Amino acid sequence: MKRRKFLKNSSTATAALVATPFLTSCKEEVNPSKAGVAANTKAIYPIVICTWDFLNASTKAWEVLSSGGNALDAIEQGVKVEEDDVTNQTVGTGGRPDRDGTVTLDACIMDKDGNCGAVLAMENIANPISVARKVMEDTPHVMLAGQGAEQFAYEKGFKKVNLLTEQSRLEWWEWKKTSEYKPIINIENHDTIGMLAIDKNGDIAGGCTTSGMGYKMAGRVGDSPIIGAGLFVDNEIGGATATGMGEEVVRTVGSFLIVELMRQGKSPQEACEEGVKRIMAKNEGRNDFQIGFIAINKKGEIGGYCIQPGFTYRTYSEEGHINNPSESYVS
Ligand code: SD4
Repeated sequence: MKRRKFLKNSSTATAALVATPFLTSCKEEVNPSKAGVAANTKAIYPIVICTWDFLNASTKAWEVLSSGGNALDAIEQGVKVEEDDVTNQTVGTGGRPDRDGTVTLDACIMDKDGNCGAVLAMENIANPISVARKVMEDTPHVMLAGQGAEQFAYEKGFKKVNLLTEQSRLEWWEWKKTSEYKPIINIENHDTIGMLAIDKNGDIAGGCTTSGMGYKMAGRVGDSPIIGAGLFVDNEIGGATATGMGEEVVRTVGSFLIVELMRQGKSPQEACEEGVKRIMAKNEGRNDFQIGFIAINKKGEIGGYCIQPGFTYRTYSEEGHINNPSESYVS
C-alpha cells in the first residue's frame, strides 16, 4: 500500500502541519534501476518511521531531519528518547529484567555506507544506541557483547547507572511467583523501537534498541541488535526493522529479507507482508506470538505488517505525524 493511500485510510491518523524551514528541496528524482520503483517518480524526504506509537521519539528525529541534520544523528537522537523514558519497559532504563532480575540491553545502528555497530546483553549503561554507534565508528568490530560492551562504554565516557526501576523490580518480583515465560502478545513483547530515516540528501540510516523479552533467560539475545534480523539498511534500496518475538525474526533474517524483496521490486508494504508470511510458513498452527515489520524505500514510501492485530507504526514528514494502524496476518 502506498504511503499516501495509507495516510488517507488511516482512521487514527493525527496529521499535524509542522514548520519545516529547511525543506525547500525535498523532492528529487530517484534512479529507478536502483530503487526498484517505477520510473519518473518523485522521492519524498526527509522522513522518519518507527515501530509503535512513539510520538516523542519520532518528533525528536524529525527535529534533527527538518533542521538539516543527517539520518544517522536523527536515529540516535530519536531512539534515545525511548531509552531514557523509564515508563517504557521494553527499552533502556526501566526495561523489564531477565528472569534473574538483571536488565540487559541490546541495540544496533546502521548508516548509509553499510557501516554498522551493535551491543548485546549490555548491563548498567543507559544509552545502548550511542554505544552501538561508538562500536561502529571507533572500533574495527561490529558487535560487542556483555562485559566487553560495558567496559568499552566506560572507556568512552558512559556512566554506570541502575537500569532496574522500582516498577520493573516489583513486577519481576510478582512474576517470580509463577516464573512462567509466556510473553503476552502486544504487552510483554511490546515497545521495542526500530527506526528508519531518510535525510534531506536522500540517505538512509536505521537503529533498533530494546531490553529484549521480559523475564528471558540470562544471556538471551533476540533479533534487535542483529544486523539483518532486527534491522537492515541498504542505501540504494531502503531499510527495514522489526519488533516482537526475536527468535522468529532471527530464523528468517527478517529485515534483510524485506530489503532484498524491495530490491526485487516489491513495495515496502508487499515486502513486509511477505516477511510475515515466511515466518508463518515456518510456524504452521502457531498463533501465540507477535511480530511487526516496518520498511521504507528510497522514495520514502513506507509499509508495515504484523501477525496479530494491535501493531502500529509512526511516521513524521513534511506531511505531519501519523500513527499508522498496521494490517495483520491474523484478523
Ligand atoms: C526481542 N524483538 O528481544 C525484541 C523484543 C521486542 O518489542 O521487539 N519487543 O526479541
